[in-house]
Amino acid sequence: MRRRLLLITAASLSLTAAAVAPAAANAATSCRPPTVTAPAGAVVESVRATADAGGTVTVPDQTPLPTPPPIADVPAWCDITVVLAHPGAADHVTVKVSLPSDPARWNGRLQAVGGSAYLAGNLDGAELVTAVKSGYAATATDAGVGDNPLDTTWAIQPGGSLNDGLLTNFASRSVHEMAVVAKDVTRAFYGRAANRAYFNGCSTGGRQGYQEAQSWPDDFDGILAAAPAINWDRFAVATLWPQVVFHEERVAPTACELKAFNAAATAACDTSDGVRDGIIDDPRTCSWDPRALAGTTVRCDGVTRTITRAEAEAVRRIWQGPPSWYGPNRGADVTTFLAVPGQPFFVADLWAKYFVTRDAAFDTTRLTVKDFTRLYAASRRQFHRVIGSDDPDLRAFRDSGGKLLSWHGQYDELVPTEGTVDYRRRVERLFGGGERVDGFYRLFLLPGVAHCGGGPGGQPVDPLGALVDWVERGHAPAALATVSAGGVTRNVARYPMR
Ligand SMILES: [Ca+2]
Repeated sequence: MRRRLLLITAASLSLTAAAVAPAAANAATSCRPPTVTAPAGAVVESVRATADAGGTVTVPDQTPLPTPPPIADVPAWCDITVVLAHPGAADHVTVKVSLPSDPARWNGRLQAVGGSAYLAGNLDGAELVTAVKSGYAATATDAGVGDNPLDTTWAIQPGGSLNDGLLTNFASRSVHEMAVVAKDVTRAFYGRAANRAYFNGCSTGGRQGYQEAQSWPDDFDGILAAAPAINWDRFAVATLWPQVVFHEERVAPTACELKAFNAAATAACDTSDGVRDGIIDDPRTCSWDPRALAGTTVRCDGVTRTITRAEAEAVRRIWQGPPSWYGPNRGADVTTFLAVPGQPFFVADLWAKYFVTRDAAFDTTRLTVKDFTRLYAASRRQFHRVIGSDDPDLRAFRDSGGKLLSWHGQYDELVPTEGTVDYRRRVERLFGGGERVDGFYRLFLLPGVAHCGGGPGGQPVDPLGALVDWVERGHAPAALATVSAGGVTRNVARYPMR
């Protein structure tokens, strides 16, 4: 018989809220631990209930993630926290479900939120609270790998072998189990099932969304997957490529110098889309050669410098990307994470150390092309099936009526948009053309938008709302509404943007 710990944690604030909220007298919404059925292959270790009075909510410090501002006007809600385990895996996976206490404040939908970097989902961040404020029952899972997006020590077991159970959780299992548990908890809490279930994620969260469509096509009616870190086994090594180039070309260009290349590319290609706005709408059409800048001067920090041939060649090779994979687009600002000499992108660095080589001392700043090629092949060989998240067979997802709305910024500095386009093309080949794919999967490449947002281009206004419209009213989005920081609004046509 399963052993369950039934704990009720009720803060004094929540007791007060219960006392002054007789409207919540509906027994179905008392904040108590429900009976939770374990997903197949898992056991339930504990179920806990915690009431929160809502109001203005300050989420805990999220270092190293930016701490979001307080969220105002949040209705009272109940957190049901379920801990799962998988026999033999020695894991403890937390699934948190946050439910508006007043059934009248619930919009009848479930929204699961995804993670970032090596965080499977943010249990204590703004995502769940924001979803509750919007009326959703909301859920997230930590996949049993903890709450630090920069911590991958979980990948290696004592003795040095890979922790397959936790990697499986992170790659695919835990989002599915979150969907199963959250639907169960929501049904128990309100006395009726959610009308629709949605997934909402970017980067790692985007990958999770694609993985769900591929592996668990019935979990969600709608999946919003932005800047998807799919092709993970390749992308996570390919983002080390700038370090290889800097090492081989023996250059260490500053951010100011690198930005000069973007400025020159923009000057050359800006108007190819018909509008001089400082943005190259479709960088794939821009073939400006960075070697044109060799021998010219730039002024950085008050000093005039001449761009060398080696520096120009390095930028050319970074944009071109490594053998067998893609680089960032012209215009993407690579100076923060991707192309900082001697400071490899942390996701890639951790991937090489803790997963591919399982050698925490592995140095990713001194790789030759040969070393890189070996590392890339080893990653692909070991992990493509586990976390490639690139199976184009979405037939079961289509047949279940699912909709996948995906957007990817053309100025994404971390996850190359060409990897997403590569996937989309493979899906089109399987289904026999883009029009057939558009019936259930639409991709929007947003001009001038950086990784998961930011950049000079128009930011998506309400992509989740567009997805809900598609799922519930059949309004397939032909374009995605965006607005720039300067207030310029624009509807961006879906892929292939014509
Ligand atoms: Ca333009």
